[in-house]
Amino acid sequence: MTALAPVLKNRGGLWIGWPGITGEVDQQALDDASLKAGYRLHPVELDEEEVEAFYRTISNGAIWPLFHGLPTLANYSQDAWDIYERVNERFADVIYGRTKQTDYVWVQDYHLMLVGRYLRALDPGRRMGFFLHIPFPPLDIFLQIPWRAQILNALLDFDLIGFQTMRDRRNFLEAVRRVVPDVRTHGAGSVVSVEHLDREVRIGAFPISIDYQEFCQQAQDWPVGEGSRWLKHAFGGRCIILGIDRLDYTKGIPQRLEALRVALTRYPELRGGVTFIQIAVPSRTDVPEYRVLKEQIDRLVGDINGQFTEMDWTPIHYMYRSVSRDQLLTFYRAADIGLLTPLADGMNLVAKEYAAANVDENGVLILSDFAGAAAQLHRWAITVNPHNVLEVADAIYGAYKMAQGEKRYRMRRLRASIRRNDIFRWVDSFLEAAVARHLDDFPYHEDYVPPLE
Ligand code: GDG
Repeated sequence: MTALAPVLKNRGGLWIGWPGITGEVDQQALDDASLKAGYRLHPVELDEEEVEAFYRTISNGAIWPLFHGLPTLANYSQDAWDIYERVNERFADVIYGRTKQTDYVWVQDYHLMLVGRYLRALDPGRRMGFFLHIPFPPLDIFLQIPWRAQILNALLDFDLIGFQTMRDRRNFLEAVRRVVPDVRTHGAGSVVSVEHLDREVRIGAFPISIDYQEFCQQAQDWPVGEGSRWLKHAFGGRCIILGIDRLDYTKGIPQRLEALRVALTRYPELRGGVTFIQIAVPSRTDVPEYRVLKEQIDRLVGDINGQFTEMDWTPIHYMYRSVSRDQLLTFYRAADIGLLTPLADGMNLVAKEYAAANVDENGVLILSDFAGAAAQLHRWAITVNPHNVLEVADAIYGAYKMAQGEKRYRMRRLRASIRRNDIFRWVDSFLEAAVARHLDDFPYHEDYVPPLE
């Protein structure tokens, strides 16, 4: 979970997680990683059967598509669910064994929605919170999951449940009222409470963010500045449109490519005038849906390039790989238009990173209505319905034609909003709601060395 790294660094926390490999963990590698990260890492080991059931089948094969509003892609297996429960219980056991009763436990994301239930059973007085990084779906969609009551009841075992947006929180509260008997909700504003089994559970919207200063500063570093000038030159000074996403069916990449096709068809001025750079980072490559999606994107890119390429111009520059941090910043800084059109997205940090790295303040952000980030940025981004390719095509043309003054005005406001609401503010607001503490209560020490195992 790279989003959290800047907050945990050099402050004395403990990160418990699955290292992403099966088999025995190399302790030396883990110690090295702890030293580099600036916080202690402790592994929870999983075998191949558990990875298949807990990670691939339930987390990424059922919860991920359903919570992103794509129920037809969700597959359910009771056997796999039993293992999802078992793995969540193992996490609770490890947390219990590795922490003190006074330690605050903050569980991250949809893989671990049941940890509260098991940890509460081991230690009824433990203070613990949960944050969901992906959307919480509307009622009729959520109700389809066979384990809806287990999920909601287990989440209510936390003291604080955080969502990315008010829309997610509203969806969650609707599901609770419908599925869990005898709950009462109180309050209004960003954090409300639910009374459940004589306990008070607080539920809030805490939009996650980025380390704004770091993106802003690194984008001004010499190699990034030089790289971005070089990139502009390499693309003949054309307007660069940028999309960066994991290759995932939630990110709306085929719809975005279709919108580009429509834009090039409707607005001939764009032919030879724009270059669309799409970076698709390989993800979950062992899942059939992701392989099908890759083939679909490969085909579309070839098709559109075949249709429009001229001797001296190719519309789409497609990269199927991840890029280094410096390259990422170079693309952000060089891009005239950030085009991020997910069909559903908890937040979409790329949108915030693009704006933070746009230090020349001359870029335009086109953002899907269905990205959590739109709730915060809709006034200064051009927001679109990613399913409406005509609307996205018009937005591309509108951004291409936008006057310098308007671009600067919008980008300044976008950046000011992200600067004020950065990742440190996100942690601060969660900690404030959770335990009335602040990030400053856990000060950063330049020379901090995490205790090793
Ligand atoms: C989940 C939720 C929510 C991407 N490509 C490269 C690269 N990245 C980095 C970006 C950004 C991160 O990965 C992607 O974050 P997103 O927010 O866009 O998307 P998810 O991975 O789906 O994340 C999402 C997030 O959790 C946090 O709560 O916003 O909604 O789905 O930081 O910079 N980094 C490098 N090379 C790449 O090629 N170095």
